[in-house]
Amino acid sequence: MSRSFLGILPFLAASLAATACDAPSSRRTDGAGETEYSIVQLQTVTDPDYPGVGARVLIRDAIVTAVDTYDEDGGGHIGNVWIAEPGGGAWSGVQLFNPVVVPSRVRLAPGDIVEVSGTLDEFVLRNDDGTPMDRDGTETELVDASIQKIGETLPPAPTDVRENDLADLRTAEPWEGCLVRVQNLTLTGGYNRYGEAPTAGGIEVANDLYEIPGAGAGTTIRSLTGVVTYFFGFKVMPRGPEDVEL
Ligand SMILES: [Ca+2]
Ligand SMILES: [Ca+2]
Repeated sequence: MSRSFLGILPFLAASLAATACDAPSSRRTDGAGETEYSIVQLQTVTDPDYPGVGARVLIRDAIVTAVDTYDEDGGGHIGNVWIAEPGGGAWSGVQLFNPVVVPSRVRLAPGDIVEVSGTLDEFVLRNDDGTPMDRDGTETELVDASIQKIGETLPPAPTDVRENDLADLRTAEPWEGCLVRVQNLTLTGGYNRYGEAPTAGGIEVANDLYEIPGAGAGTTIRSLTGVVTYFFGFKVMPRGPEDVEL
């Protein structure tokens, strides 16, 4: 059963304050060998508490920002989930790759409060010799993950970022996995065979979660909300028609 929003609010606030202000001196490690982290710690490789690829991690009281229920190419490409820290901001979001939802009858939606466990991974396609095909970036994600709904709150608000910031690896990385809003985009083409439509400013709008009808060269988008992903460049993935203002 879900806890009520009001019931969990003080707990969430306390948790958020602890995340923002304190480096935990001793972390809880559960019986499965998972240690609790904030999403920020998982996304920041320079953080002294970054646990490293392969670590089993536990995230408590995160908020669901997006759920992939859209099979864009008929290939069964659904099931990924994105979560964020309640306060949002840079480094606060992460992708869960095809997590197991517990219990399985739960249909997750933005605003769900969840507890997640999984294995930290930095995904990149590799050549036969093991070298990365893309040396510029990876997609931080949790694999072999499970996600349990423990309550509900308001759907999270996006953070405003500039298209320029997402076009540059150094300034885009903090937003990977986060829910953002970008204003005044112009497409320079429609969706390609990978489901990516390029913008004049050097990013892409991807159709993983929703496809903008009629998108093509010259389409102007006044406001685009979506989660940021990385795969040979940064992309914004709107979640539905309400995320796109033409
Ligand atoms: Ca990352
Ligand atoms: Ca999809």
